[in-house]
Amino acid sequence: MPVSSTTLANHLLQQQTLHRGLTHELSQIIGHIALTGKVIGRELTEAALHGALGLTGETNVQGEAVQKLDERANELFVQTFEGQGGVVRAIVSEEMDKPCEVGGHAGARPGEHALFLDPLDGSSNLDANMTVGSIFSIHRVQGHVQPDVETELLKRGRDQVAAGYVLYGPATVLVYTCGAGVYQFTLDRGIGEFVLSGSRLKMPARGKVYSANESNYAKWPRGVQRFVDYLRDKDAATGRPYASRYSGCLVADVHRFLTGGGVYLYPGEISKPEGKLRLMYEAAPLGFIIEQAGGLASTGTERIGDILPTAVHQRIPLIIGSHEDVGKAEEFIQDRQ
Ligand code: AHM
Ligand code: MG
Repeated sequence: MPVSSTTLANHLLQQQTLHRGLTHELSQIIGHIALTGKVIGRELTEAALHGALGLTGETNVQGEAVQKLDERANELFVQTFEGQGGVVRAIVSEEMDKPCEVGGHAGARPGEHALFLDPLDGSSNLDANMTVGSIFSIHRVQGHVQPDVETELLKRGRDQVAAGYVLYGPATVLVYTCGAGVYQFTLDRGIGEFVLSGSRLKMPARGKVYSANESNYAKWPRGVQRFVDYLRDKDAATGRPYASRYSGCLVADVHRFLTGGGVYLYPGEISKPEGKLRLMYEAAPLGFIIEQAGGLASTGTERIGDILPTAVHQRIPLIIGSHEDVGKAEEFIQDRQ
């Protein structure tokens, strides 16, 4: 027996009557993201059969090698929203240097939202058939579009109207929040629908697992090193040492902690204090989800949601997960020993 028979479409209709923030337009956008996620999930399962794995030979605006499927996932999102006649006004994506303005149908009211995307997070996992995901963040944009669209799109994480991700693992899972709890859906391939598999998710205040690329240990500031040393120390009273799990896919690691508690960190390095991850389409949306589930997202000194971006592709150090674990990391990082 399925645990639920509520599809994403039905859930969004129900929620629109309960939560004013979930407008019809926002529901439509989430629906189109879900549809694109289904298509990406399907293409991922067969990519190796069609020669669609591997690198394009290009580097993106971040200076990182682009996988063919990075490009394909981006194309699928852009095509979906261009085909929907301007339900979003602009798309910012890890795979596009500049924001893409989405034109509306002739005479149609311009969309009131901007969509921020990491179309395929963790794509270096693809060749090894490991988990990847798509991350999205949605902001309301009002007034006229300025010629310099980018400035208009620099919004704080706390002002997001919705955020979420699609995770392509053993199951394809969609998680979203629009500020009224975190909901999870699992793709039922038989009927082609996302079906509700978790409501108002809450994470434990403390976990037993941490996630970091420890090969960078020597490059980290002392406070980060001391925090990770603390997690590895033996202390039965506080459940240490924590176990270590690092998948190479941020959204997969954060999903683990959303369900079981724990802490993910990708800190800045002494010679690269801004870190690796992107604020507007990685840290901020996952921060919104995790805070809604009772956790925290921080740079170590500042709440992620409070940061006013200076560029759409800005990088930021990220520590995200259970409330007490992130709080402990902040203690170590802010203690100038
Ligand atoms: P991507 O969006 O280009 O895939 O980069 C983000 C990824 C995260 O998913 C992951 O946690 C991290 O980068 C892995 O980086 P590293 O290989 O330095 O550990
Ligand atoms: Mg990413």
